[in-house]
Amino acid sequence: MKIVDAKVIICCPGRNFVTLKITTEDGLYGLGDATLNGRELAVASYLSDHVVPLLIGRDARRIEDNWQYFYKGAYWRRGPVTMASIAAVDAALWDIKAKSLNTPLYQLLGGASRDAVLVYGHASGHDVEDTVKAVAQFQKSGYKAIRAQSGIPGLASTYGVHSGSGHYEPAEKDAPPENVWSSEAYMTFIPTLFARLRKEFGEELHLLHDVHHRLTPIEAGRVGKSLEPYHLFWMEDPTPAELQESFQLIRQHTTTPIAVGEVFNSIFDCQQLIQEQLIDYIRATVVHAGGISHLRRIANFAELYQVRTGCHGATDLSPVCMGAALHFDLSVHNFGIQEYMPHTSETDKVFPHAYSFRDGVMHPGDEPGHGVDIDEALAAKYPYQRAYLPVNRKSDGTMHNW
Ligand code: EZ4
Ligand code: CO
Repeated sequence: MKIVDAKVIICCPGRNFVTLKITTEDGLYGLGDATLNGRELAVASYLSDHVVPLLIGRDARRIEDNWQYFYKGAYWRRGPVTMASIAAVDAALWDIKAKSLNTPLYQLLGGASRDAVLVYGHASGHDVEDTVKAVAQFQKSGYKAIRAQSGIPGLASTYGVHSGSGHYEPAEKDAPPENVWSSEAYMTFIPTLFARLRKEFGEELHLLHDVHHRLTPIEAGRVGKSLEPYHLFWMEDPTPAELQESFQLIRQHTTTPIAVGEVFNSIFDCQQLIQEQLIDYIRATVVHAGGISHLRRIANFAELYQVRTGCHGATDLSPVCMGAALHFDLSVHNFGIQEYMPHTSETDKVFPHAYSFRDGVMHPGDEPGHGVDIDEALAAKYPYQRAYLPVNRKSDGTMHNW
């Protein structure tokens, strides 16, 4: 089954997406997401300048061999740009394989391990009471698991809080916004938010929280400990994870479960974290961690250590990634939870899809392949617009982690 065409489609129906479309000699096509928020054109160039010329003529059925060809063949291994490109090829080839066998992708991945996929939504507010209202709204819409982020007294803006009325969307056009951060203000405030949420919503609702890489390990230990009475489902990215051993220090101080890995792109980024049981959930996902083939390796490795999956699913991961992730989630044994931020209606129209949400869970649908398509004519009406993620500084001007 020879590949006869491959093209990169860049569009901006509210935010930027990069999509790889691979077509075979018998007219089948598959789609892969290649979006890297704020650095989209780097991946688009990697694909169209370097990968697409090599794809033509290759056998679409040889998914593993193609993966190894682009991984080993690049010589320069790993990194977000390379791995997002390989991920797009891999997801598109799984899509084609499943379509050629007329089956939904999850059937090729071992079949369903559960009836549906538990997802969590993003509630945020400008202060505690505003956040309580947002969480109530999500609960009313059926969510059984809700991430709560709030504005922090004394800080003008922070990660995870929506501006205006809509959903939270961090990337901004033209230039990176600048936030000002205080770990002290955050650490004082955050237990009061979760005390209030537990008081309001009782014990059953799953509550999650994203620290977004901002604390030192010992600060993270303190925050985790202070949140123990409110038994979070997880505390996400408490500290940057380049130094995997730093999580030993957090573990010495708290039993709050830890989720890490949305920025990881290979199994080597989380090898120690998993092997030493320093985390409870691995957040790597299809687009940024080398596609379905590599994500399965990470999940299978994690299963040995009772670490469960918790795929990143913010809106900068396109519906194509969401569709592929839901097939992975439905099938993989050590699934934990899936993040879900609904896309805008413009995005949903550009990417018609079979997946659906109901009563706090999602299902990938039973269309052949991963079940997500692209309307290329509509996509062409939304040209790329340069956008950046924010940067973060301490109040004295020192650059900090965003
Ligand atoms: O900041 O996807 O858990 N979700 C997150 C996201 C990330 C964005 C970065 O592109 O941390 O909101
Ligand atoms: Co996160």
